[in-house]
Amino acid sequence: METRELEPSEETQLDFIINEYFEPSKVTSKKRVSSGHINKTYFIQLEGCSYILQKINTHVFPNPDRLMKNIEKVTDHIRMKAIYFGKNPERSVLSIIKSKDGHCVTKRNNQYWRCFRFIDKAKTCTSEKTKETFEEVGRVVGEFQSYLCEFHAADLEDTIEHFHDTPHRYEHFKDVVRKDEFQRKDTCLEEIEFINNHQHIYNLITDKLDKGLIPLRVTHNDTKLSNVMVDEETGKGLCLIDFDTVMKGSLLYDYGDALRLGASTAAEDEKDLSKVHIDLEMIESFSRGFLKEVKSIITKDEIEGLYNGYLIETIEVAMRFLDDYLDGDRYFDIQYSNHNLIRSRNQIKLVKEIEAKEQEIKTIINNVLIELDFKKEFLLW
Ligand code: GN1
Ligand code: MG
Repeated sequence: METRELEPSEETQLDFIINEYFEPSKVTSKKRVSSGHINKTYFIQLEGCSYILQKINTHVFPNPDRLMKNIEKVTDHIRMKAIYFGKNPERSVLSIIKSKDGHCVTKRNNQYWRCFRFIDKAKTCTSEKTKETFEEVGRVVGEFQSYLCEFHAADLEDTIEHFHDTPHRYEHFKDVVRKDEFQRKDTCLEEIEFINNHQHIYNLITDKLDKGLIPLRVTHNDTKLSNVMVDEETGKGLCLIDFDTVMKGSLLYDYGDALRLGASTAAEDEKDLSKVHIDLEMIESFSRGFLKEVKSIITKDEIEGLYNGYLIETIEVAMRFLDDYLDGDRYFDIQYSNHNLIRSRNQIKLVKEIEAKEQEIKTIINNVLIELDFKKEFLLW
């Protein structure tokens, strides 16, 4: 986890919040976490334990209480499952820490904060990913799906409506391009054309969900590498974090979104596109871990859609970054002026490779299915 020192103004604000959770004199260190595009995240250490304090972005999540209710329900369910299967619940699920007044959300100056326990001796593997750890990441994402497969999805609120509704996102994108409020269209005509040329694929998952051809499940919806914790020493997968977008959705979203970044050879905002490739070995490792865990719940139609999940999740994020760039960078946190455009170009490069290697990716998936002894009728060919 990358962290940086606090700005003095940040520190004053943070100290008030720390006081709601901890005896201030017991805090030994406080840092800002650099990753994450939405909420502001801080790493707080006390002598015996570490915590994550987060300021919730209410532009993106206007109802923090409902958001936390969702997280409470889902983490309770996973905890129950982890205990049932003999796992250490402290390391197998995100834990909400209540404030000293017993609240899951703390409000101050119209800002909303929450706290989670930081899992000890754990890390994300954004910088040093190996095939073995990425298989573990796949296992963690698959396990999340299988643990929640009987959870009543209708009990969850939509924290962001139409979150992975790609056709809906495309309508918004066209609107933003049409308005071109910030006169940035001319700087990204090629990228806009690329997004427009793919409109025939945007409904491939949503149509199947609407027609009931693939099941509506509880999905994490943001399974990127920085949201998967692994054991610092052994590299064994522990659990998913960042439950803000846990809602109803398709298993294909979680499979595809994890590959989007996890199987890329570069960071999401790498400017040098010659460094941005998809890594077929990583796709294989992730698929092995994931499919092992979901073997007893995944349907044939879902298996057939895995490739589309990867393709559509990647182009959807490319579209969202470009949309935000054209719309004045109001959604994603940026560090420099064309950061969102850079991110979008990077994701478009990945999409081009995913398309060019469609057959190879499907063959990899099929070979993993054979290796894992999936029934003949579940194979792609
Ligand atoms: C955002 O905040 P973070 O980094 O976990 C976004 C995801 C995107 C991701 C792209 C609520 O996630 O949907 O895929 O950036 N989260 C939200 O890196 O929009
Ligand atoms: Mg997130």
